[in-house]
Amino acid sequence: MSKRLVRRFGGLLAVLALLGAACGSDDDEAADEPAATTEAADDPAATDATEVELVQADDDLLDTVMARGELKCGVSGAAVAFSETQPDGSQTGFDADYCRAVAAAIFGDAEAVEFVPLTAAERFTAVQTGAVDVLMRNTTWTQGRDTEVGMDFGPTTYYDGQQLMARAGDGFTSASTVADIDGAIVCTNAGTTTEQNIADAADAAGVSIQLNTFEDFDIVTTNFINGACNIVTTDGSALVGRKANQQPDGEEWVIFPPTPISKEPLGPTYGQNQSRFADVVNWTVYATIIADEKGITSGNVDARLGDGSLDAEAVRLLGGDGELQTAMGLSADAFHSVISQVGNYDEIYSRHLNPVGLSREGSANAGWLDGGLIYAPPAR
Ligand SMILES: N[C@@H](CCC(=O)N[C@@H](CS)C(=O)NCC(=O)O)C(=O)O
Repeated sequence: MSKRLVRRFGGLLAVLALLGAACGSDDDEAADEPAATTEAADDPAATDATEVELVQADDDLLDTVMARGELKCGVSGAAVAFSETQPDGSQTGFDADYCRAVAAAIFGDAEAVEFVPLTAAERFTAVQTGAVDVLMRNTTWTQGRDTEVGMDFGPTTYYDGQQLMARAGDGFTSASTVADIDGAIVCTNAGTTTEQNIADAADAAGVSIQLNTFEDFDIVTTNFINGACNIVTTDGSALVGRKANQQPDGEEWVIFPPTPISKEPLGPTYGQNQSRFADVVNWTVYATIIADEKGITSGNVDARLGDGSLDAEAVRLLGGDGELQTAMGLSADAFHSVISQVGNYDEIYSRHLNPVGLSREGSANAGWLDGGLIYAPPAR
């Protein structure tokens, strides 16, 4: 530990020792022993596909879901603005609304969803065993998950990147870098891309850190607030959400570095080789993006269908002449249900992500015509 950081973090080890002693005895979850220390788990191996009963590729998942009459959608339930379990048990957030959008496409009913809250470490097994049909759970598309873990990935709905959050009082600023975290106790949740990314970034910067992982990000944040972690790290969107909701009065949390340490493209994830179901999920996302491009919203979709102001592509997408939804096994008006009941991409984004301070403008999540990456292939 450098001299500067002995000053910055010097008192912490004593605090940690106290916490361990005080909380081990009373089952206080927030101060539980970390799930793992230092060694970052290898993410694909953490969900070894050979250990679970795999859903057979010849069971057509779209048929199964349709026969059941409800979509089983895996969410976090603890991801601010993406999926949050409310006191009445309902789910709100950007990811939760994408579950509703898929249900609206399949059943014409955005409420035909059973939400299944999952920790990061549980999520892929839940897909492989059929406990959920699809994951909408801040899940990053990576080569290993796509190829080794038995998952397929849909279109990215949110372009994220991993960052770190620390206290300004510890000398950090929004311009700090990984080179500034030598000696820090860095915390995150288990079973994520986050663990390997921060271990790699610390190595590359030549600094030594103690990486503590916990079961979920609520526990991570509580430990950060209590002082047991100097730094928390995860997708930047989650750090912004946690800062917006949980920064204590009189304390300033800073998020850095300005350029994230990784790319975290988040989107729907489902079991491998379920092409019909995959098409439905993917085109549901694309329908929200195309509607956004054309300014078709939940509020104006019916009026615009009536006043002749829609172009041929929009007419097809909403179930008119030349529609392609029935060929996918859906009703012709499937995406009309999506837009009228849940909204277009911008409505879903603005409803949940703007309130915590995540803005599309100038980000990768702007539409392609505005310099961003949100783009859909043509509906023809
Ligand atoms: N995108 C990363 C991280 C996903 C992740 O678990 N993110 C945290 C921060 S948003 C989370 O969802 N926390 C909620 C929870 O712990 O349940 C991945 O796919 O591995």
